Amino acid sequence: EDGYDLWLRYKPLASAEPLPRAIVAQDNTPTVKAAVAELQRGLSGLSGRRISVAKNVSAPSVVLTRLTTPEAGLGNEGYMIREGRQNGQPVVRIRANSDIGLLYGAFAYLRRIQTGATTDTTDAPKVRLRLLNHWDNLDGTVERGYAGASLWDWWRLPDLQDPRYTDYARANASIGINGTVLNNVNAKAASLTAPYLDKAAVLADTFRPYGIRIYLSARFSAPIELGGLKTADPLDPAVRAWWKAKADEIYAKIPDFGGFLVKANSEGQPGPQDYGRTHEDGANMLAEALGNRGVVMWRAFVYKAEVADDRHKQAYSEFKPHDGQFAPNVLVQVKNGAIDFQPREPFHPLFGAMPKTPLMMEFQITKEYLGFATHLAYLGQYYEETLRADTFQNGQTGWSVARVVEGEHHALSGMAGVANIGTDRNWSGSHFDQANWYAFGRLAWNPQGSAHDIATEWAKMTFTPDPRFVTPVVALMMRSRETVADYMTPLGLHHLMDTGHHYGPGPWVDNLGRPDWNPVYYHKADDKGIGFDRTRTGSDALSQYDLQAQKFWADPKSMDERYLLWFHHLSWDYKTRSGRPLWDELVLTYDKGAKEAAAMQQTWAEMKPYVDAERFKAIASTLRIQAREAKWWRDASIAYFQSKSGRPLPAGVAAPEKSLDYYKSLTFPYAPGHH
Ligand code: BDP
Repeated sequence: EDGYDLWLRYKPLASAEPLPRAIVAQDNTPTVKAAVAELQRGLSGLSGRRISVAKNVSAPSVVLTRLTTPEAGLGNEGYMIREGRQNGQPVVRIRANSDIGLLYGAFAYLRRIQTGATTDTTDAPKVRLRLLNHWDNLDGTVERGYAGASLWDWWRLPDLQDPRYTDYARANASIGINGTVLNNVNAKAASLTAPYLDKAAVLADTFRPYGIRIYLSARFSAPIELGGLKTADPLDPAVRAWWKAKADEIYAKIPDFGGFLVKANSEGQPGPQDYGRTHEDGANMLAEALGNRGVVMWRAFVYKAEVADDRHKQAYSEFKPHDGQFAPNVLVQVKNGAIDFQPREPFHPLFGAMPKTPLMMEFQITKEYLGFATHLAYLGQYYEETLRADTFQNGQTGWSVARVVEGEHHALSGMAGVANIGTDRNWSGSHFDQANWYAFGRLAWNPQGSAHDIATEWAKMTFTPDPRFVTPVVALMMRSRETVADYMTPLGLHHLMDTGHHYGPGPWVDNLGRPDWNPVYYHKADDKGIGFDRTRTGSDALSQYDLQAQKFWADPKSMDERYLLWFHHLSWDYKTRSGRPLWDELVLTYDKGAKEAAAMQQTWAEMKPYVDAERFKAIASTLRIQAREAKWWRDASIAYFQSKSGRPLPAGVAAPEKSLDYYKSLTFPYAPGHH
């Protein structure tokens, strides 16, 4: 049990429920074949018997049928599963309008058997584009990747077709992911050259039966770098012609190419603003080149050094005025929060502010700011918190982020997750990080889904359905992100990590070229107080939210204190809800986080009887690292903030183990994920 099989292990079930013994399918398309193969693999594993494939029902069977008269409610990807009888035999019928619906139905049926759900169900995805974003470089490294090298062996493609590519597609299809952006948003133009397109085409061929289309990150200056043009100005006819020809070239090789993801005018990447043009000038030019064949996902993650005000406000300022000006095949891809994938962020104000534009959610699955692949932090709970928040779009209640993302008024909708997988045997660098990939897929399928239910499914399939395991482990998962937020960035603090690697604490960092790269810019701690005032007396970023949404955070006295210092600068003596002064509350929250991290080891130790030795030990080891590093975060942060507050620690709280200078002196030149 090295984790390679993910949640598709199909170990024999203890339950006495008789399982079907044959699979009946009329068609033999590549996708139906994949569905049959998965059912065969799954049912034989779960029942411990050989499962046959037949043309007619003569034994208890699973019957796959593509509907001849389409069922409107199922759409192109939905399915219906019903128990019944045929030829005197019990059957499970999986029906769908399309082959891919049958494959999704097959995976859903296997999931339902393993999790003890009733067989009968009808389901269809609520979001159209459910994509992984790989931040993979052509040299095989992965930006913010903590699970080994890139899965894409660009060097040996297109000839070498690693069987792992098929397992990648199976795993993604099993959770409904239907697209993948192969290369880093910090893109190299080379990925658009003929040799790389030939390599990408092989991946597209491998993924196609599983309903997964490929997309590429496009470097905006590619017409200069590859085409020899003098400009990449989106209004220049030669530039437009170059992209059109490039799109045609791509479609000749990859007929179902999904489209382009673009990071423009952000962190040094080229973009339309280099030519005095706007985001929509750039996005619409690419959209025209693709035509109705594909989409442009234009990222809203933009911030400039020259804007000294508040980085929180920049995406909104640049995009909101252009609502309604993007071409119909453009989505604006917005990170969950306005800063950058912090352990906790309020939802991005753009989600309530661009009703005329399809907004694609961008979550980070790879844990750049939550302890890489070492610390256990279940992100399903994080995603759910963001998706359930009410944006009050158009001043109306009930416009949760989930509903905005589902995009009911738009033809397009999407959710992207920055992938956490690589060549590690267990894919994600640690076993529990598999759950974050899983939860992302399930929530992209249904953004209103429950993180708790999803964790339960995952735990049952990945380990065991035994409730003595599932109940405590799911509880641990559900709490884990809060624990990390407590020991890294309590009470709404954010961006406190050290330079470059983003792993350990660096609240003291004040020496970077731009103010908004420095932790001190975000916490603003001095001898009087701490926090970022984003109300009217400060940067007023709060005003980017609808008036009703502002009420969640406007008053420190009534708000959820987990966001307190995100929006308010308060004195160390400010009295928190507990009655304690802010300084004490801050220290106690750090302390609580570190203690909880240590306690996770105990919970896990009690799980030993239910887990194979290999995974038990691997997880015990990462939890040990986490406990040690949670203490490091706690100690370093308390030492630093105490140097500002000058206050004594609350009674009974242990002093940091080492001096502030010691924590400041630590360096990590070979930390993974940063290139
Ligand atoms: C930040 C990462 C950086 C990415 C950037 C982005 O530190 O590596 O390139 O986001 O999303 O979180 O473009």
